[in-house]
Amino acid sequence: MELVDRLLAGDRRACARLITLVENEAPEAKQALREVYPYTGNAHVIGVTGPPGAGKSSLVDKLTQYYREQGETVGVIAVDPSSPFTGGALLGDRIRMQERATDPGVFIRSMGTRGHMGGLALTTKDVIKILDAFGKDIILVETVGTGQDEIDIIKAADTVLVVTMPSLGDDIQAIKAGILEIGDIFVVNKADLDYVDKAVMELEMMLDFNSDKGWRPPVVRTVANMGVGIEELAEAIQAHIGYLRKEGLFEEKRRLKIEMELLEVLNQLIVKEVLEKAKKTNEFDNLVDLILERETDCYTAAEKLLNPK
Ligand SMILES: Nc1nc2c(ncn2[C@@H]2O[C@H](COP(=O)(O)OP(=O)(O)OP(=O)(O)O)[C@@H](O)[C@H]2O)c(=O)[nH]1
Ligand SMILES: [Mg+2]
Repeated sequence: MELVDRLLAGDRRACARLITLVENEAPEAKQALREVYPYTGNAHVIGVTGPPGAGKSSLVDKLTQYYREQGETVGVIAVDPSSPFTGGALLGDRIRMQERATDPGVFIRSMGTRGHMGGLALTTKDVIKILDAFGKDIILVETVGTGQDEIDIIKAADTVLVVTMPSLGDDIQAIKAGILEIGDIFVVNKADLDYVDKAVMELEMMLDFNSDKGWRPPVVRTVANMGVGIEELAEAIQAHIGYLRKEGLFEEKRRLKIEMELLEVLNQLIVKEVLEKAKKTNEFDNLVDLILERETDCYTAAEKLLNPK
């Protein structure tokens, strides 16, 4: 595909076009992804998640700056829950992004969460692949840490940063409930505010309680808008990757991710195929009626859809 050739040659517009094709689930997208795939697997994917307003975008911006200074190229994917369209980012994000976007070593894309038939997680993973093949060394993926979709996205990362801030008592509870297990590094941002020590201590205690042997997630303090603590954070990220590689966990983790993704794609294909067949005959609606009437049940009906007579 010409677009893929241009992507591999470093053409930004081709990159943007390909991402749009993937987002719109255009017919050419699958072929493009097939051709792109052999060129993926080189980027270090870093997921950044946490409650709204914790400072994720500010951190992503400062990390981007840091990596650029180290001579690395950076891709940024901001999964924006506030808008069905791209570009729904907050004004502050926009301004920050525009500043970075003039740097040819940086590619930034924001994605809306609605309108992805195949699921947002799969779409995001495909966008990651395109940036990876485009040659970005580091790919930062920002999501608000709520909902299964977002947890699935974050699982695509090699290293997961969970960002929180002081005096968010409830959110620390929320972290406990959901994302404690997926965090490789915890960031207490807004360390310029009161109650930082308390927030850090609470997190440390929770992590001590939860962590098994192996990698104990460190807690890093940052003041993202001032760029404080960014180097320490980058060091923690480096240490995490070093740990994964040393223990042979890197390949193992990637294998698990591929397994999961293959299952997701298979799931999607099967559902699509079955529904397409059933639509032709009204079978789906008929079965829903029968289930409603208690004449059959979901399991029996699903079997019927899978094995139509
Ligand atoms: N005091 C203080 N403010 C900060 C710090 N980091 C970010 N902010 C401010 O907090 C606000 C939210 O920051 P963002 O980086 O947009 O947070 P976010 O987590 O990306 O927010 P969403 O994407 O809306 O969930 C902005 O006004 C930032 O300027 C910090 O370390 N200290
Ligand atoms: Mg943000």
